Order: sequence, then structure tokens, then C-alpha cells
Amino acid sequence: MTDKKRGIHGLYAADPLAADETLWGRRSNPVTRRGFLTGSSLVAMSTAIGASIPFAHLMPGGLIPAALAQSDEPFVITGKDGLVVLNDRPVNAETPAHLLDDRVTPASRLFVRNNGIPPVTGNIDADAWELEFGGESIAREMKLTIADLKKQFQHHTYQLQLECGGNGRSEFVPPASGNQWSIGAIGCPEWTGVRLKDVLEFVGIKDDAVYVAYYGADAHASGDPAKVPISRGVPLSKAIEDESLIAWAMNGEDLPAMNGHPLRLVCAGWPGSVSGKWLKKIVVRNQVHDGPKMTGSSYRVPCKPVAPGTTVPDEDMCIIESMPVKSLITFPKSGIESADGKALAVRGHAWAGDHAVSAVDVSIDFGATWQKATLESAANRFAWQHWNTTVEFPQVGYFEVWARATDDKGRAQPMVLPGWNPKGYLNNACHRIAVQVV
Ligand SMILES: Nc1nc2c(c(=O)[nH]1)N[C@H]1C(S)=C(S)[C@@H](COP(=O)(O)O)O[C@H]1N2
Ligand SMILES: [Mo]
Repeated sequence: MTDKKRGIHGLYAADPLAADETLWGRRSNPVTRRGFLTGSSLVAMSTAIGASIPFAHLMPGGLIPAALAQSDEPFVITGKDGLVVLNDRPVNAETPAHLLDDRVTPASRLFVRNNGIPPVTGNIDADAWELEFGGESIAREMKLTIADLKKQFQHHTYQLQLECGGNGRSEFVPPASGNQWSIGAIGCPEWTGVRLKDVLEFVGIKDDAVYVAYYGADAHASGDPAKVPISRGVPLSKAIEDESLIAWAMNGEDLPAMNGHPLRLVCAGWPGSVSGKWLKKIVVRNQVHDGPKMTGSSYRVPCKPVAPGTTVPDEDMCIIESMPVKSLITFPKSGIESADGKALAVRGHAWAGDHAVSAVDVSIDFGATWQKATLESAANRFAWQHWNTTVEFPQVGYFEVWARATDDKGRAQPMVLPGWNPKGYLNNACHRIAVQVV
């Protein structure tokens, strides 16, 4: 528990010990979670924050102020700018919310999630890179080079969201093993490539085809050449969406090495793990694909809700499909000071997997009241939607801005953690930032 990292949006210290040790224990004036509920420790909490908390009476017991719950120290990796490295073997890095402010995510700010050891593709002749087609439901086994793909099929460019299924994992209690993503395993760059469906139509698939999966050129972390780190896929219906791409470019340039250069799949709106990087082979299957990280509890959640900490048998775990509705506040940066009496502009993005976002609401009083933000429509299906609004604070003190998106089925982000699951997937709790009005 003591090594559990607290994420940026970390709403609750569900484990008092964790809160004490990771947040308050370092401070000269430690406050216990239980103590948050009493008046005297509200004073202590205000002291730690450095301001009074005008809406303290609305603040849920046990809430760790966002001003203290975050950690976004920059760390440099080649080609990336300001990402926070969670793991360096293999490299996994996420983007702090305020660095995701661009409408189209720059390559330098797209998170990196590696399950194995990436291939070295910097100096290769990308046009000669071969993509192989196989699987029991492929009509003809064949290989196409990137040059063939570029020559034979129509090119398409879409802005597509990519979010790791484990984004937000750091908040779950009891904790789930894996990279402790806070909120930054999401991005929405523009991708260019050919439609997977056009290529599958050319190669030919059999009538019994139900699933389309990938193999990449990365090596298993053990170094065993017989093993692959990850091989996942999607049902045929998802594979043949117009926006499911075999892509060679991001924002008009070659893919960054860490994001799959020279070729990758992008099947947006589903866990990022279906979007295979360093794409070497596509298999068309007559059954649900059974490659590494498709089975067991990988990228699966309990088919029915379970109590936190439950051991769930594999047969009761269901494959994650569309990601849930979610939003980010990308401006201002959490922790800013705002002048008393001055309206504060707030903005960000919202997305909802296979669905559209229908509303974004913002609260400055810990969710007691909400105001509607202006919401733009998406550049295309599966692109995140931009929202913005202005908030006015009634007096000086410590405030939090919370954002809550609702999808076109009326499903809103929860203000508390959503259903616990053994691997810590799909945390779409509201994002929040700290603001000191002075
Ligand atoms: N070959 C390969 N493809 C992969 C992975 C991987 O480790 N190897 N990771 C997957 C996971 S879990 C995610 S979330 C996305 C991350 O894409 P990114 O690193 O470009 O952000 O790639 C997916 N594709
Ligand atoms: Mo992922």
C-alpha cells in the first residue's frame, strides 16, 4: 500500500493509511483521513493548502484536496515533452492534463504504453516493411509492403482518440497491479493510413470470420523469441468501421518510434491495447482471438459488478469493448492562483468510446451545483470533443473545478470511483483541478 502512487484526479483516500503515508505523512502538520471530518482538522487542511475552503461544508469526508493529490513532475524521453515516466522497463509514460490542451495531440505529447521491448525501427526502409496476412479465416495468405498499402488503397486521415484501458488505475482500492496510470494515458492525434476494411476486402476473408487480430514486432520482456508480449484483436464489425485504420503517419509525419513506427493499427474508442503497434501480421480468426492479453483477466472486467477485492474466476470476466464517457480539464493547470472577482476560463476535452458526448457540466462546489459548458461537436467520429466555460468564484479561498461529461445514452461520469475490477480498468471518475482564489 505504501508504494501506491496517487493520481491527479485521486478523489478519495479510500485507505486512510495510504492517504496518511503518501500525502500527509511528508508534511510537518499531518492530518488523518478520519480527522478531515472534524472542524479542527479542517483548519489543519486549510493550513496545508494555504487557504480557507469556502465550500468546506460540501466537501465529502475523506476527500484529498486535488492541490495535494497530484504529482506531475516532468521527465524527458526522446521525442516526448513533459511526459511522466511510470516505468522504464519497458517504457511507459503518461501526459499531465495541462499538456493535453492542444485540440490535436502533438506526437511529443502522446502517452507511451509498452508491454514488451520495442523494436528498433529508426533507420529502417519503412516502405519495404512487410505486413503479413494469415489466420484460419483469411482467404489468401499474403504479404503487402507499406509501399503496396500506400499505392493500392485510398488514404484516409482521421483524428482518433487512443486511451489505455488501464488509464486511471492508480485510484482503485484495493490497488490493481500494473502501471499506475493517473489520467494521462489518453491522446487524440490525427492518423493517416488505409482502411483495415479496404485491405481485408482485397486480401479476402472467409464466411466464418468473426475476429481480426494483430501481431507486432516487439519482443517479449523475458527475451524469449518464442513468446509475444501482446496480440489482441476486435470483432469483425469493429475492424470494418470506416475509421479503423492501418496507419503509417501521425499528424502528417512518420509515427514516433515509441508509438509504433513504421506501421500500426488504430481502432479508436476501445482500449488502446487493440491498436497494435509495429504491425507485422494481421490474422482473421473464426473464433474470438486467443493471443496473449486477450484471455484470463487481461483487458477484461467482471461481467457483473463485484465487491472491491473479490477474486473473480476467468469465466466471469468479459472483454472490454467501448471505453466509457470521460473528460479532462486541460486549462488551467491544477494548482493555479486566480484573482478574486475575476472570471476564470476553463476548458478541456471529452470523449465516450464508440459514443458521442452530449454534455459537459462543471462544478466549483464539490459537485453540489453544476453549470453547462459549451461543447463542440467532434472533428469526426471517435475524435474527442472540446468544451469550454467560465467560472466565477464567490470569494477568496481554495476551490476545485470538477468536470463531468455525459454521453449520448445519458450516462454521466461518476463523481466517485466506478466499479472496482481486479485489473483496475475503466476508471472514468470526474477530473478535477485545484484553484486558489486570492
Ligand atoms: N505491438 C504492440 N502493440 C501495442 C502495445 C504493445 O505493447 N505492443 N501496447 C498496447 C496498449 S496496451 C496500448 S494502451 C496502446 C498504446 O499506444 P501508444 O504507446 O502509441 O500510446 O498500444 C497498444 N498496442
Ligand atoms: Mo493499454
